[in-house]
Amino acid sequence: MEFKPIRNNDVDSWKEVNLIYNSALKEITTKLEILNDEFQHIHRYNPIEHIKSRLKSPESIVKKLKKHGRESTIENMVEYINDIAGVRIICSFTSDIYRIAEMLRNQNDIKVLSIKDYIKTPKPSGYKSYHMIVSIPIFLSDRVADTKVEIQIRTVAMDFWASLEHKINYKFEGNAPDSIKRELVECSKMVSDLDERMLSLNEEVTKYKEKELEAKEA
Ligand code: 0O2
Repeated sequence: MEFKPIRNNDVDSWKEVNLIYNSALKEITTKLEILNDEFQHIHRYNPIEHIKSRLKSPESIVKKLKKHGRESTIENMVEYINDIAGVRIICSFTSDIYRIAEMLRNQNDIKVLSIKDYIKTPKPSGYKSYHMIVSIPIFLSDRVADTKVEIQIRTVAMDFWASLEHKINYKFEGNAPDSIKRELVECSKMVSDLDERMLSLNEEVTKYKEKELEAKEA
């Protein structure tokens, strides 16, 4: 059942929302750590560089509801804001991104609600990342609350670009000069190029290692 706050005043409802979304962050983070450990055990390699998680601030939630023309109520935030709980997964290579997304999709208790692939189709700003909105059950003493989490998966290089672009946008309050916007798009192309070259390099190194192993076993 989709999570709905059941406490009878705003303060208690807000605390309940925090508890549920925090639990969802813990569930997803633990799942990812287990998948990463298992991957390391089987393939001697970690697809995940690091994981960041956060709860959206009340100010950002109110701002987003306003943007969508919705009243600031707890019911509306639970229904219309998909990224109250957000997890960001940073990987070395683009291939890792799709591998992790697939591993998450294969988990029986995770329901994928939507996917936005800004790697195949980057935003006009140059933003590249793979986004999934998933729902995960949180087991409480008296009910199960299906809770939404936004998962962003990207490479170290894409993350570097996104964090600088975010800072620039913040500084110019979303109205950066055209020359800076153009430069960001150019940098985003360089990020794609770098990611492709690093992936090829890694594939080449892997082939060398496999040949070395075959030679040792022969
Ligand atoms: P914050 O402060 O990071 O939380 P939706 O969430 O579905 O209502 P939208 O914009 O359709 O809204 O979702 P989308 O495109 O999946 O983007 C969600 C999040 O991706 C944003 O959250 C940002 O974190 C990130 N993002 C999207 N576009 C850009 C971009 O051009 N540059 C950077 N740096 N990040 C981006 P919020 O809520 O906007 O912000």
